[in-house]
Amino acid sequence: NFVLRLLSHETFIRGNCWTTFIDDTPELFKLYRSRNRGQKLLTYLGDLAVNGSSIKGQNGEPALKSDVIMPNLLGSNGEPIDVYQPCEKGWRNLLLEKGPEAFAKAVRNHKPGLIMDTTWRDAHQSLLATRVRTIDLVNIAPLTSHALANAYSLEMWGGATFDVSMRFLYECPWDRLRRLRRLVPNIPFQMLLRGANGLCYSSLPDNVIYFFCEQAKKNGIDIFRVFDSLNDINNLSLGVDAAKKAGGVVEATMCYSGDMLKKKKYNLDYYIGFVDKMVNLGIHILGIKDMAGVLKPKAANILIGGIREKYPDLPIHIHSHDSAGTAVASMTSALEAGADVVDVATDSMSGLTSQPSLGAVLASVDGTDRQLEFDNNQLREIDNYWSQIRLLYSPFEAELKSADSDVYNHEIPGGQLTNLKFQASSLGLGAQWFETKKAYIEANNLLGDIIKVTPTSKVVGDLAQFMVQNKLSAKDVEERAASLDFPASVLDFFQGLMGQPYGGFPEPLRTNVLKGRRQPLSDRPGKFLPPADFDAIRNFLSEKFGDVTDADVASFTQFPGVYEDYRQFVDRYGDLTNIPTRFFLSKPQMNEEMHVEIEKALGPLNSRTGQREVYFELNGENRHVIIEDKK
Ligand code: 3PY
Ligand code: ZN
Repeated sequence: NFVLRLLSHETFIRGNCWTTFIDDTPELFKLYRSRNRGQKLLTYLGDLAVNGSSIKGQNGEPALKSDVIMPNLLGSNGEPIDVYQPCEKGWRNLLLEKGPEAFAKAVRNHKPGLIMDTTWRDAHQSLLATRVRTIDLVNIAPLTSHALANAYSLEMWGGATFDVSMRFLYECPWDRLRRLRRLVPNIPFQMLLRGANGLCYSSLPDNVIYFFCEQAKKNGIDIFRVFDSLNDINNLSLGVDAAKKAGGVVEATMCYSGDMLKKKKYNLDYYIGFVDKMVNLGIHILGIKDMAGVLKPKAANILIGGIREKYPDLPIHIHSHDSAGTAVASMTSALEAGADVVDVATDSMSGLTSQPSLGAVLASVDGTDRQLEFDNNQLREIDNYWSQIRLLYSPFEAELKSADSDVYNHEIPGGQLTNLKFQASSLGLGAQWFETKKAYIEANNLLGDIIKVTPTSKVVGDLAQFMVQNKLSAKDVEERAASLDFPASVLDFFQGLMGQPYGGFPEPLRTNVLKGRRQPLSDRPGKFLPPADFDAIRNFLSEKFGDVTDADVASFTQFPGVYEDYRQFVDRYGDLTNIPTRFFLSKPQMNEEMHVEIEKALGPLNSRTGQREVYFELNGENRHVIIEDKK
């Protein structure tokens, strides 16, 4: 192998081969490494058979014990759709041809209602601890490209998916993005960006955000939903600018908190004032993010109505969660009041802490001038697939069984509600769940009634759990602030590492918490962070792991430890992305067969010789030949 690689290497053929050539050319050893893939895969499967799954958060084995049955989509002529031909129709064509401004204008001028399908991101983040793997998205992607051809977008990246895919699934999030992009060329892809926090839990250096957005756009993201967890316009504007410079559609997003009809702090004036600030940034789409599902139908009507009156040409996109069971009504009300796009999930991945169901929203606006444009039978087929996938991921279900209108009191965001509930039930602390919810309300008040969404929601949750575990009342926290050993996220918040809350930090609590520990910031945290040195990172990573792309650098700048662990896992077990999920999470039954593609059959084109290596397996042995590429 090595000799063949050496003999066919461009530099070797050209004869420029001095003594450092072998040291300078690590890729010579690559095939040797990759040939171990079969062995590595067997090591993983062996480990699984002997020790059981080590995937964090897994509770038991998948409820689905058979193969997933693939749907059969019929076109309007009643003939089966050829899913190997990507669907050509869709909103992405207009975006690619005419650019973000024209796209936004066309969205605004479109009379029927539009949807973003969140099944590939927020729905499984909210219901299944973000554990859905690339292979299960890839398998349904070509069919989705047909059935959802009229969707405004698919939310398929960002939020927690980036971190979790490396941390818990040992997959490359960029690989997911690129593969899905190839399979769905027609529908815009949308991601969730936490503003100046990128995909992390506090501010990052500015150049990290710019670099990340550039890579995300290059690899397939079209629309950036950018929000800031405190609605801090300075943080938000950084993310908006980075998405704009990358050439993406900028969906600048305001987070909705509490009850606008009752709360004094976050009232209509506050929201319209914040929209004014966002519009001044020069945005394409306005997003409104109701992360807890507390936007009541009447409030949706007043809020959208108010913005629509002031900004008739601004496209509006609404996101909510169905925790209380009111999101279908709220989304219907938003569409009636002039919203352009609402977020839904396929029925079997909808409801509770996820988004409202596509089928229910479709039925609610049926017969109105905001009717959705989908073929119901095709949607049913896609949903049949997802109902099986839900069973496949049953070990990650939070066991939420019903809607809970208590969300109007505690305001816990959907994804976090699932996590906190999951933690409480896996510890067998059912009763503690009530205490946690109560403490969450108290913690939020202590922190000054803040906007709660990642990462600020984590601050409230951490403080609430800290109070429950240490049996602290709100009064105890206030009185003993200078001596309590607060969770790091609470210190980060008070220091100002997540930005400045509306109405300021609560005093004297902030001063007492920070005293002798941290210096408070009064400006955008990114201003104080030294820029990342991408060249140094690239060198460090390539020395350690060999191949390194810009996308890898972008992963490392946000999650250095997670990225390194992920690469070490892949070194040990190989790339497991293509193992069917049932066999990734549980061992096969006796005599059961599984088929896994472990190697790309074609190597890269050698531009000088016009040849490629072709890998194959013969009698259980890996072989390869060098073939001229005649194309
Ligand atoms: C995230 O930041 O991941 C969210 O989904 C916020 O709602
Ligand atoms: Zn959400």
